[in-house]
Amino acid sequence: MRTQVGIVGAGPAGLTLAQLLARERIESIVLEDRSRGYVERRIRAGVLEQGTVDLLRDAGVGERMGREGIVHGGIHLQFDGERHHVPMRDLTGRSIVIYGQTEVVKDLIAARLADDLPLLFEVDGVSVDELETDRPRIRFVHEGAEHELECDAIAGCDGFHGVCRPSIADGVLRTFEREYPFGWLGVLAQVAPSMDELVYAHTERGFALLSLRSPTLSRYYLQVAHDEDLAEWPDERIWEELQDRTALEGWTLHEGPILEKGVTGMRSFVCEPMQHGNLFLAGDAAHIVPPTGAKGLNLAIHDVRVLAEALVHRYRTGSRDLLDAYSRECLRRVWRCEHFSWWMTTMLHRLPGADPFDLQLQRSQLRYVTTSEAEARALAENYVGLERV
Ligand code: RFL
Ligand code: PHB
Repeated sequence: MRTQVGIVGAGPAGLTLAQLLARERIESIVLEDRSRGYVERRIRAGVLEQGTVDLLRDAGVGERMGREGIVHGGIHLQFDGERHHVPMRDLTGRSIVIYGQTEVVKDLIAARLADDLPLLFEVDGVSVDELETDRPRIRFVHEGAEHELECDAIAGCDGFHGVCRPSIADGVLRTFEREYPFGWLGVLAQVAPSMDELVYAHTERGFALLSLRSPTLSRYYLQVAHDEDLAEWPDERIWEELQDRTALEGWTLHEGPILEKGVTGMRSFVCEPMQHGNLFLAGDAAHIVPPTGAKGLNLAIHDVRVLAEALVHRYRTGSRDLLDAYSRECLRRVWRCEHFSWWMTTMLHRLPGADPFDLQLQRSQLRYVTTSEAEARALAENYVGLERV
């Protein structure tokens, strides 16, 4: 088998890259180790930056997002029992769109299959080699048969636990990492969101976030231990804790049936460079941010936009210049988002081991962000997505 670009992973990064390349008549094959149903139901991100929305729309997959996505012009920061609005649209001229990652993935898969382009689910034993040559290969098993796929380039879009990054020889990559000593318990509840904008709440009992998926589905999170046992969290306890952490006079958090719950740990991670030979890493395969800044999906989309442009340039002109600059070009935005996500995380969470001095610093920072226009704008421009980094 042969293709121009072999894409490992059918998450947002791999599927968006395939879509961008298809629009430029560049061939690709997408290989995914999970089933279509699994990939389409995996609940994750919900906040799309304007740049992400524009890219998806220009790539021909924005129709349903345009109808169902919910535009938000700000967020609330809550601390010391008060809720403060950060008017991001007024401060930056840009907004965000709430549209689930599940929906983005469904739209991309539907577009690919409608065009009859290759996307294989439930592949096994994926491996990549000959990365330093101009004929890198992907070996995999599909429906019991072994295959070898020869490519011009391989896109490693297989997430943090994928096989592409570990295939790069020892000593080539430098990694930067921070693990946070807490996690998020996330729930999807069948109830209309109780708030007009997302609420990020700092309390002495820990962080809480109120988000949404649609006019009838709420997505709420609680800071818990990184290895928290879900069995300790019956629905009543979750609601009690959400009520406690987001309580505000004259406002009610409405409860409803919990459809799904899960715990995720939090980490920051970057590998440099994001490429080796003709293997290009994109999205969570190359970097992870804690979800507090809502950046992971948006960064993944930015990476593949840079990669698609570089591949188009190479096929049009024969020049590798943009491909060679891929990592450098992506990492500037990656590190900006790493910093922003770390900053939001450490400002808003209860930090195990923190003393009263640390707590007062957090409070002072929150008060500053909600009273100084300059500081609010700094938060806002990062949150909605910087145009230039
Ligand atoms: P993905 O989505 O992990 O996709 C990788 C795909 O590769 C497949 N795969 C393989 N395929 C073939 N062979 C192998 N050996 C393979 N190994 C793995 C996997 O099955 C999968 O389908 O990575 P991608 O495409 O880079 O996308 C990244 C985003 O998914 C991620 O950054 C975001 O979800 C992060 N994130 C958020 N990002 C935002 O921008 N805004 C948010 O509001 C936001 N909220 C979140 C989040 C992540 C969360 N969790 C669960 C970590 C909220 C949460 C709770
Ligand atoms: C979500 O809706 O899942 C969400 C929103 C904002 C975040 C993280 C997750 O910062």
